[in-house]
Amino acid sequence: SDSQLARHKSELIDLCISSQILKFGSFTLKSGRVSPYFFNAGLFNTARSLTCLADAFAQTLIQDPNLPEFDVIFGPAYKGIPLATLVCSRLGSLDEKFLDVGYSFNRKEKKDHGEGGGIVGYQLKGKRVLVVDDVITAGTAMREATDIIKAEGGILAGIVVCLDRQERTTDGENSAMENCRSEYQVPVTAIITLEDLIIGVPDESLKQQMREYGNKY
Ligand code: OMP
Repeated sequence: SDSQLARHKSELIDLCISSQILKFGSFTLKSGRVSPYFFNAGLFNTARSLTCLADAFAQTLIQDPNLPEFDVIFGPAYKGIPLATLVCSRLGSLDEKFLDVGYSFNRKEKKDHGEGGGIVGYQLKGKRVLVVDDVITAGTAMREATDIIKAEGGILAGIVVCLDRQERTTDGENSAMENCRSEYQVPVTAIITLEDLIIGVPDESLKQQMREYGNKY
């Protein structure tokens, strides 16, 4: 139900704050922007936090009416690797219609011996591929992921990220999420946004820094 999704979302936000997955300070992002907050998905590193993350992704996928059908869940290396595995497994355990969904990830370095190839797990050729990832800021990581899918002959079906930082790209008014939607013409969803995080942060001055950063970018 909607309220179940809302509960998974708010539990995820609470966890990000209590486990310091959401950190405060001064962080230079991949885009070069300096942010007063950083979301470190590498800190979903316990059974408790993974369970919460898995439920939030799975409920989003099950309940979002706009999300497409897909054959494979692809997680870009490195942080996407446990994510794709986790989400695939959780979906299969929640609903048997997902039991044949595959998961895969790319290698950061090409392997030229053994089974070879750049993809580990389910092969993407001719398959409808859902990308899962931790954070979207400028969309650079997402472009790399979609390029890999294209090169492997996969069909991009949709994108779900844990956090949308809701930042505009340098060359326009649209957010990176909106750019992905219009460029790839697929459903693009985030479980939580900067706005959601701001609501969950208890400290008024940190809230204010996040709002100011959000207004600036
Ligand atoms: P873009 O490629 O600019 O969309 O940035 C997304 C990537 O930046 C993520 O996949 C992370 O590797 C990293 N990142 C975070 O992990 N957390 C943040 O809060 C911000 C970033 C970032 O550098 O923008």
